[in-house]
Amino acid sequence: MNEIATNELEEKIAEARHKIVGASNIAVLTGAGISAESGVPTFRGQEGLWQNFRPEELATPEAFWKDPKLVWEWYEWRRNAVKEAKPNPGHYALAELENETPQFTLITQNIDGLHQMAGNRNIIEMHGNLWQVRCTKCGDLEENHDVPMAELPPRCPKCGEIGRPNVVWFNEIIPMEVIDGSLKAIEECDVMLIIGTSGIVEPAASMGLVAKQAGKCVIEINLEPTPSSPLYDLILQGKSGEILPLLYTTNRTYS
Ligand code: BV8
Ligand code: ZN
Repeated sequence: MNEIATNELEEKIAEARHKIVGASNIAVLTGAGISAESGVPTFRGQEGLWQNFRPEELATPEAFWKDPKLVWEWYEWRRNAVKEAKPNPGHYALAELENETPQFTLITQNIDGLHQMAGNRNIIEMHGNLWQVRCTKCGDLEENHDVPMAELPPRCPKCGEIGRPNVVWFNEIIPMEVIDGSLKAIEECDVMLIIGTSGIVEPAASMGLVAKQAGKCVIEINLEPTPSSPLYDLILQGKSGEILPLLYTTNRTYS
C-alpha cells in the first residue's frame, strides 16, 4: 500500500475511532471475511468451492432432501475446516469493544462460533450455528462438536429421525425474532460497523441500507468495495484483523 493510501487510511481510521469511542450504542454485522484470517474458507473466495459445488447449490432444503448424506459430507468438511480455527485479532477486538460500549449487538452471518470463542456475548446468529444439529421431525436441538460425526446423517436421540445442521438455508425464512432483534439493534445504535461481507445475501445485505435510512453512521471494513459501499459514511479498505484493533484506545496486543 503506497504512502498516500496509507495516510488516507490512517486518517479514516482516526475518524472511525472518533465515532466509535464516542458511541454509547454500537451495532455490528459480520460475514465470512472476519474469519478468513482464522483460516476459515469464505463463500465467494476461491477456497469456498467444495468438490466444484457452489455453496448456494448445497445450502438449500432441496439439495438436502435430494441427498442428505452429500449435504452432510459438505458440513463435515466445513466442521473439519473450522474445528482447529481460533479467533483472530479482529474477533478479539469486537469482544473488547463490547466490554467498552454500554450497548453493543453483534449480528453475524457466520455459523463458525468464533465470535463466542473470542468472548462476545450479545450475538445474533442470523444464519444459525455449525455445531448444532436439529431433528427434521421433532425439532430436538443438540450441540455436537464431534469431527468426524458418529454417523452421517446423524439420527435424533429423541425420535430417531434424521438430523440437519441448525443453519438457515437459501430459500428458507429467517426466524422473525432474529430479524426483529437485528432491526431493533440497528434502529437503536449510534454507529453500525459492517465487516467482511460481500453484501449479496438477503436480508443481511440490506441491513446497511436500513441503518442509513434510519440516519445512522455506517462504517464498512472490507478488503474490497461492495455493492453498497457508496451508501456508507466511511470505507476502511483492508484486513479486518489488522484494522479492528486500531479502532479503539486500549493498546493491548493479542497473540
Ligand atoms: C430468505 C447458512 C425469505 C448456511 C447462509 C432478494 C433479492 C434476491 C434474492 C433474494 C432476495 N431475498 C431472498 C433472496 C434469496 C436468498 C439470497 O439472498 N440469495 C442471494 C444468493 C442473491 N436469501 C435467502 O434465501 C434467505 N432467506 O430470504 O427467506 C425468502 C425465501 C425464498 C425466496 C424469497 C425470500 C436466507 C439466506 C441465508 C442462506 N444461508 N449461510 C451455511 O453457511 O451453510 S448464507 C451464507 O452466504 C453466509 O451465511 C453469508 O450470509 C453468505 C456469504 O456471504 P459473506 O459472509 O459476505 O461471505 P462472502 O464469501 O460472500 O464474502 C466475504 C467478504 O469478505 C468479501 O467481500 C471479501 O472481500 C471480504 N474479506 C475477505 N477476507 C477479508 C475480508 N474482509 C476483511 N478482512 C479480511 N481478511
Ligand atoms: Zn426428533
